[in-house]
Amino acid sequence: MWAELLPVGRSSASGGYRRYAWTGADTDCRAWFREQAEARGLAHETDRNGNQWAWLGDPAAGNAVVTGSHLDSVPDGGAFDGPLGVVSAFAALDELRGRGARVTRPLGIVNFGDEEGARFGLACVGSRLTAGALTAEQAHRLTDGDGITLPQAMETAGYDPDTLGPDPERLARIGAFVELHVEQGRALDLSGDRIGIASAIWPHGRWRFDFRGEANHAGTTRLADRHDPMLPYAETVLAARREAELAGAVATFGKIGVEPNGVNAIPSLVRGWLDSRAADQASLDTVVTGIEKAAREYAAARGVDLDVVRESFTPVVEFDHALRDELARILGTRTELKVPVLGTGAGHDAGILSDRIPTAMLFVRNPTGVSHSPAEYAAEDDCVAGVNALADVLEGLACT
Ligand code: HGY
Ligand code: MN
Ligand code: MN
Repeated sequence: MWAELLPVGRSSASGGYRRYAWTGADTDCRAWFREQAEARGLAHETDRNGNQWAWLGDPAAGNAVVTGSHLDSVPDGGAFDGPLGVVSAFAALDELRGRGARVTRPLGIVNFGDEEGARFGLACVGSRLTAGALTAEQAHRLTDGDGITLPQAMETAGYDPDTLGPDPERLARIGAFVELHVEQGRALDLSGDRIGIASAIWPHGRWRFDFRGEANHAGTTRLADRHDPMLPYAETVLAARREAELAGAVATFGKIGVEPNGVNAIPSLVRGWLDSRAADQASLDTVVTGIEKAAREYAAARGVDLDVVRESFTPVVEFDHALRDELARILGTRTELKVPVLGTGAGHDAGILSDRIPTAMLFVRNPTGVSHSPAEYAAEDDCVAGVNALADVLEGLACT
């Protein structure tokens, strides 16, 4: 399974993945998912928001146990972020069947669409729509860097955008969602454990900073006459690092757009995207407020205008305590592994759904902690331990 998925959407130049929502690579990932489902005799469906489901048993019976993750990637992302959870879900089902386990609750495997928000800028679009955390109207307004709207992209990929919307009936049938994911940090590497259970997700968001200056000639415009938006942008990037350090948080300007983006032209517009996260809401507010205040001062000092727009936000997630503790109990009786409980700064579909249904996460050790990079890696024996732990959890939750 892993080897079949590996080449899909991979850049030969960087070795990273470019599996963006509603592109050809996404279509190929979806075809792979459907093949895996049908090869196992599972009922495959794509829901109104483009999420894919594979069912063992009839979900209409309710109280389903669902596992899975996402297959889309960030630009030049790694092979594990998302796909490890989906491949492990199918492999855990194979393991359950190998054990002769009797599955007595509907068991679902899901591929949530557009988790990374790499193309349209908003994370977890498929799960947010399903949970009602994003309206169809808001989704229809999402536009990519080429000016293509989400509805246009969906239609090009052969999907009807007019079906987008909340799916409470579907969520009402799910009793528990468990997402397995490669850890995107070094906690398990540092503790020497293969598997971990998630406790919480830090509050986090994305803000767009538009610095508008005056286009002009790079060679003939006196420094004193310039309104160069690149300067306050650069000063703001440094301010972001300073504010994050002061608050024990993180802040990243990882994406930038420059117009007209000419070597010999002072820009008219510099557009920078801030990703910031902190262990609690107060710290996050302090960081973002501090960065925005500094940005406004820098822009004013350079005769540059500034607009700041919050494009995506996810409040702190405390995973369902009962389900978290049930995973710990099951794993505690079924495996010789020590399984720590740990928080994360990375967002996930399980976080988006957590205020609608009980959700939990299993993390698989990432020996370097590197993620959102072609260098992302997890050792095979840790991945196998993840599959077995997921099979243990599914057996404990869905089998008698
Ligand atoms: O950005 C995140 O935390 C996740 O990878 N979407
Ligand atoms: Mn990711
Ligand atoms: Mn992910």
